[in-house]
Amino acid sequence: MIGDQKTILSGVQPSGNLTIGNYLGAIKNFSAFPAEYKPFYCVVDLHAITVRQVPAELRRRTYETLALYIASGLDPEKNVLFVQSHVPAHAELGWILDCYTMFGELSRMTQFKDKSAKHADNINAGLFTYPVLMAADILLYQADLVPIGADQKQHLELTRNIADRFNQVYGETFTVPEPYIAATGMKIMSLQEPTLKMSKSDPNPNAVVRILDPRDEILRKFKRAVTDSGAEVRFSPDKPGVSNLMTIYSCFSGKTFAEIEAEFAGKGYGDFKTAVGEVTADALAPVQAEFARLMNDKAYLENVMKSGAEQAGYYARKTLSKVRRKIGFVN
Ligand code: ATP
Ligand code: LTN
Repeated sequence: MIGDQKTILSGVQPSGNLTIGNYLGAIKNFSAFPAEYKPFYCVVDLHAITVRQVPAELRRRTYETLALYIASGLDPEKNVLFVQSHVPAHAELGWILDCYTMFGELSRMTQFKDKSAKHADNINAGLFTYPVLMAADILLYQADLVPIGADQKQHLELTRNIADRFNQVYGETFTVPEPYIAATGMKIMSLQEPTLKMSKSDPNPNAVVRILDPRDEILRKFKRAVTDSGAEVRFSPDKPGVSNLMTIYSCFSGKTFAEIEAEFAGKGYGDFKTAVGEVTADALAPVQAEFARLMNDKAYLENVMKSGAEQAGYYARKTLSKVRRKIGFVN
C-alpha cells in the first residue's frame, strides 16, 4: 500500500527462454488485475546471476523478458515495467533484510535445495540469500499482492515473516503481502515427466514449450507429450500427463475440464494432443508477433526501462529512507 493505493509487484528472471509455465503461471495473469492496483513488474537480473550467465545472453534476455511483458498485454503506460538492477534500492534493502533473516529459515527453502543440487559446482552465497532479495523487491513497493506460480509460495511466506519481524521491532514499516496464485496454470508440468514442473532450464527440449517456439515445433512437442495408460481424456491424479495437457488446454481456450472431457469423449489421445497444440499455437501467435516487433525497436524498450526505473526508484527510495531512519542510519 502506497498512500491509499494498493500495489502489486512481481518479477521474472531473464535467465532463459520463457516457457508456457512462466506465461500461464505468471505473466499472463499480470494484466488481469483491477485498475485500482498500482502494478510494478520487474525483470530480476540481480536474481539471475545466482546461476552463472553468459553476459551477452543475459543482456539479450533482459530485453526479451521486457518485450514479453509488453507483448503479453502489459501496457507500459499503465504498469511500471523496469529492470531490477536499475533501481539500486533493491540490493540495499536486500542487504539490510539479510540481517533480519535467519540462517535456519533460508536453509529450509526448497528452491535453494533444488538449485544447489543442480549447480553443485556453484553454491554461492547469493543463491542462499536469493529469497531475501526477493523479499526486498516486494517490500520496497509495499506490495499488497504478489502474483506468482505455486513454486514461489514458500518464498512469499518467508517475505511475510521478514516483514512481520521488522514491523514488530520498528513499528509498522512494511505492508505484509499476500500471494496471488491463479487457480489453473499455477503449476504447468513437464511434457516428458508430468510429475515435474516445466522448467525453462530443462535440458530435454521436448519437455518444455516456450512462448517463442514456432507453430510446427509447438505442435510436434504436444504430439510427443507423455500421456498415461488408458485412452480416456479425464482430469485425475492418476493421469498426470493428460491432466497437465487439460490444464494447458483449459488455460488457453477458457474451457472447463468438464467441457474438455465432453469434447474428447470417445476420441483418442492423438486428437486431443493435436487440439492442445493448436490452441496453444493460436494463443501464442499474437504474442510472438508483437514480441518480434518490439525486439526490432530497442530504443523503445530502452525508453520503457528508463521511465520504469525512474518511477520505481521514486517509490523504492521512499521505503528505503523510512527503513534507514527506523534502523538508526544517519541520513
Ligand atoms: P527455472 O525453471 O529455471 O528454475 P523458473 O521459470 O521457475 O526458472 P522464474 O523465471 O523466476 O523461474 O519464474 C517466473 C515466474 O513463473 C514465477 O512466478 C514462477 O512461479 C512462474 N513459473 C515458472 N515455472 C512455472 C510452471 N511450470 N508453472 C506455473 N508457473 C511457473
Ligand atoms: N523468485 C522468483 C522471481 C522473483 C519474484 C520476485 C517473484 C524475484 N523477485 C518478486 C515475485 C516477486 C522466481 O524464481 N520465480
